[in-house]
Amino acid sequence: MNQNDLLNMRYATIEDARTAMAKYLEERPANYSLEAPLYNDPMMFRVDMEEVFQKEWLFVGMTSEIPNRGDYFTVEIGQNPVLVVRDADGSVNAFHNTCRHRGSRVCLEHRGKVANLVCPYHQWTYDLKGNLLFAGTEMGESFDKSKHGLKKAFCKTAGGFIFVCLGKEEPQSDFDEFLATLEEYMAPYDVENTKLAVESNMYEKANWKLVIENNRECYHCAGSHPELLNTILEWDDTNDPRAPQDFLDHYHDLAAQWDAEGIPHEHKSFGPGKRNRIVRMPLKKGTKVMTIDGEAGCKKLLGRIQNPMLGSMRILHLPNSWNHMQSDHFIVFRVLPISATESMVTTKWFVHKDAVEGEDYDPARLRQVWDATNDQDRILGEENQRGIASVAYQPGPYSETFEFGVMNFLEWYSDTVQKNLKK
Ligand code: 3BY
Ligand code: FES
Ligand code: FE
Repeated sequence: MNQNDLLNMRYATIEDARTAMAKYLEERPANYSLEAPLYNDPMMFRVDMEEVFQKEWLFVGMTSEIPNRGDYFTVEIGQNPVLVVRDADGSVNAFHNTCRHRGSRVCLEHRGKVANLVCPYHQWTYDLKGNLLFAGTEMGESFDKSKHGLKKAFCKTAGGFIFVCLGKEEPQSDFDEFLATLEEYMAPYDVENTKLAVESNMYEKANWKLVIENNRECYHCAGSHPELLNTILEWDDTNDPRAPQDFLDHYHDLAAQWDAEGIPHEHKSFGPGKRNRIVRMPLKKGTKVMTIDGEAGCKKLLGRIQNPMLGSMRILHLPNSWNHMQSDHFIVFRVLPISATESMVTTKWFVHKDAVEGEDYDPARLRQVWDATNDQDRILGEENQRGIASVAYQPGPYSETFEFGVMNFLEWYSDTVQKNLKK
């Protein structure tokens, strides 16, 4: 435990933290930031891990990161190592990355390719569906291999997005309805024919909720994001009451083109607190994608796309992802909690799989704007976290016109935790 965690520790037991969490969430005013313990107490963080990250659907990556049989990537969800692998049928499976012998991690690399899953410790060998194939003669004749397969996590894919759930049961929700829409809205991008161009992993000394809160509003954009504001519009969606007439005219021109091309753009949202959202937003007039100058990031457009002016299709998945789908590249974002006061933000840029680095795209140019934006957001999140540690911190009011996205996030969080605490 680091010094901050010690100083922020208020509860002796997890039960005390659960009771306090339920009370805080029940009594919280919807339009105020949360009480400090929910942002920095290590025991409260444990409640978040148990009730949110170990029970709910999480975004982990894209199917095109593991295009072929045996391709895998690993991800750490709190203290839970997880392995996502493509099997011989082309299905994507998620397993707890912990050997059924004595528990070693089985796959050690961030990503890789294997014929079978072989534990490095004593070479127990599993097939790509997690069945234990081989444990050596050392285990004796009575040893039952069929009882020692890798433990599965729930895994669903739609439109190229991979979601996993570590819970004992699948959460009951309208998640499938979102997945069906995601599949339809992502069809033009043909994710299976894309490839990862570049990725970044950023460590931010802020609670995961502060990272998401920051992303859910653009109140801070004018003060912090000059590069992003070359192309992005600060409105949340095309119905945003703040949007002026010239934006609406621009949107209607584009929407007519999108309709003619069969590009879906009607807003969709699902679940409490708009847990999942799909919104196609135009970018600033005259710009194509979120590069520094608004010009193309890649010469090859994605999938069946012909019009470079598709704006950005923003896809939200609470608790841990936001995304920007554009005509020539798309950007996915994943947040993973590390401790009460630290998170990891992974950003990945994808292009058409036939695009050639150096000819069709330059990774440095692709990542420039969001590298700058992520770093600016990191500093905002870290300063937010530090201020919340003050004995003088008290929950402050959100702007209903600029921070309704934050309020929606906390509504989903609060509903979900309260519901799961009762189970
Ligand atoms: O672009 C994003 O992902 C979010 C939404 C609007 C502002 N913010 C930077
Ligand atoms: Fe995996 Fe022994 S711990 S083979
Ligand atoms: Fe920001």
